[in-house]
Amino acid sequence: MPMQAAEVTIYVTDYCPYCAMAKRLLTQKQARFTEINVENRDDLRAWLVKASGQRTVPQIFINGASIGGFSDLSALDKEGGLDPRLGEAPSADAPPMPR
Ligand SMILES: N[C@@H](CCC(=O)N[C@@H](CS)C(=O)NCC(=O)O)C(=O)O
Repeated sequence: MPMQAAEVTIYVTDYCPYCAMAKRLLTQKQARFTEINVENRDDLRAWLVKASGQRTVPQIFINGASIGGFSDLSALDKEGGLDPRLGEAPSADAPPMPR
């Protein structure tokens, strides 16, 4: 596991097994992440659809880039792409994630 430099944000809802699996994988990676609950947040759900092209939760972003849901995160890990992404520092002028 490289030193984590990346900013990881995960959008979740209250009852969401895939959210739990995504958080478990990130925790196994010893990744720090910001969790944003979009339960009853139609504004954020609409933004997520635009930003990710997906309608499900969780939605995970690394340095503002959409990764997708748990299956996408897991596939990225299996192909060896997750650790490098977690090691990438965000650009200094990156806008904050909506919350
Ligand atoms: N392939 C997706 C499946 C995610 C999924 O089905 N999430 C459920 C909640 S655990 C969901 O969003 N259901 C529809 C909804 O809540 O609007 C992933 O791995 O993240």
